[in-house]
Amino acid sequence: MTKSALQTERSTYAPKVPATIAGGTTLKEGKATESVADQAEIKKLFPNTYGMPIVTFEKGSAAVKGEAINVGVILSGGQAPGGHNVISGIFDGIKAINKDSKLYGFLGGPSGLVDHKYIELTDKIVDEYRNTGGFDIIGSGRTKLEETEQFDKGLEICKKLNIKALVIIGGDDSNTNACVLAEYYLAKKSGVQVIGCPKTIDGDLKNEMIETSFGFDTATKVYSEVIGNIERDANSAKKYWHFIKLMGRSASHVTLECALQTQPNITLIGEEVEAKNQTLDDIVTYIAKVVAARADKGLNFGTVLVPEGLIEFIPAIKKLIAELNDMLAANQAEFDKVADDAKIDYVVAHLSAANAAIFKSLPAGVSRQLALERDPHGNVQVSLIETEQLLADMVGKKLAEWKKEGKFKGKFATQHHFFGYEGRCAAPSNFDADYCYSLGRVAALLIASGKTGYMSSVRNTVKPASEWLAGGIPITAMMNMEKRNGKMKPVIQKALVKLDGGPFKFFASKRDEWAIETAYVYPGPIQYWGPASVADRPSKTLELEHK
Ligand code: FBP
Repeated sequence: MTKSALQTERSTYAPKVPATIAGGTTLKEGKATESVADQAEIKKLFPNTYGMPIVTFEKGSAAVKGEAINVGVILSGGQAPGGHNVISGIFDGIKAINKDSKLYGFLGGPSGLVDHKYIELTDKIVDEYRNTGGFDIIGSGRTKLEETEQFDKGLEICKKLNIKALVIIGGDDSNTNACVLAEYYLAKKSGVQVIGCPKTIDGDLKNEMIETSFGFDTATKVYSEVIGNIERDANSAKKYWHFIKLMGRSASHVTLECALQTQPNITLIGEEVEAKNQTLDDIVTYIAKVVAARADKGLNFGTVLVPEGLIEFIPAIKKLIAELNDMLAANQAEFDKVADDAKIDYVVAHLSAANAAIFKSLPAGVSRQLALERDPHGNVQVSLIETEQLLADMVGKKLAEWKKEGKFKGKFATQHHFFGYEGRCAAPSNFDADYCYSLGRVAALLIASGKTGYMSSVRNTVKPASEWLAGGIPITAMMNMEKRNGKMKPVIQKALVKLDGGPFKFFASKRDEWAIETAYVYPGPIQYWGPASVADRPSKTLELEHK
């Protein structure tokens, strides 16, 4: 494989780890935990893994040594920079415990476990992938692990390969399933442990003990670099409004972080749209007003950041999606038999009058996405909905009306962009390279300590890596009951943007100024070497959350 100059140099980078796990380490157990909500139901569903204590690794006199352990690793869901470093951390971690330990990688995501598709990850393979982006070392997939037959098939291969523990690297849905699997294997006294690792560029798998999901840092730095470049182009050419949609299926963390880094003219935050009960027209009017105000100052250009999940936060559309979910779940068998070209009519006929009217008022592409094209977890595939185009068109129409009424005198020409896949496999920033490798090392220590149903946790991440805190959090502690596909299910609570949190409050205090002034910031590309203030800088979100 031909490597770029950066890849070659970067492969020698030794990720930094918390001082407490760098040498001798010892495990300390904290207090018993409770789930974040719905305690009685979660306890009933997870009798074996509920209430376990938070554990931390503290500096000890000796390194952890023990019998050889065979571990299986699975990458689940969307790519996120740093996945390869989690794997190299697990690999080095179990080899440090006993050099005869083995790491098996299940291929193509959770389906690899069920279909018994795997490879043994050797020194040679792992070394090829250290500090690289992507999930191509073993591939990823979105198969849900939730049926007992799948769990039993998984157990079969674990027994055959003498696997003592599985590490599932995934987002909230995949870690929820990791917890269900841990509970099942424990109830069966199978001897197979399950550990989760928090992954997703979306940044919505976080809580008091999991400060951030990996990949968020790198992805937002990549998007911010490009947004900065676009801003500089806009400010040079002075003729376009750029509408930029950013990934993040549900929460608007990615968009908020990019706004904090680049100070665009307009940033929409889905969670605020919902809290203020805004309609699509309210959003369009807000954008049009800023465009008109800048035009009054002779500034016929600007940048608008749009979170991918926006559409789902507009209250009227959220209600529509909720009814669609229940209706489709209740009529699934019948719906599957309806011919493709009759499906939209079927949906309209089965919705309440109010929601049918909203559904029919949406552009055809959007209504089709909402009703028909879901991912295996039942989520609307928001990355396929062209909200940036939709908004730009609607703003254009409104401004044309205002022009006739004499309320708008400027020019409005647009460009559209969608940044998502561009950032998901970038070479991990120093933050993600260090954080991910540490998560992997911690996962190995949790396994050696006999833990199951835990998520690997690395905290205190706004400090230098040597001061980071390492430990494990029971996954049941992060759970609550939510409606999924028409049924109440135990799931890890999704972390949405908090409107009373530091990052949003800072943004809200500045946005009026950023709207009218041209206050752009140009972050430039990720730096892998150089002063720590540039190369090791964590996200603005983390800094403001921990201020
Ligand atoms: P995960 O939650 O699995 O990490 O994936 C996040 C994400 O990148 C979203 O931001 C985006 O909506 C979605 O994946 C796109 O999915 P796909 O890769 O299947 O197109």
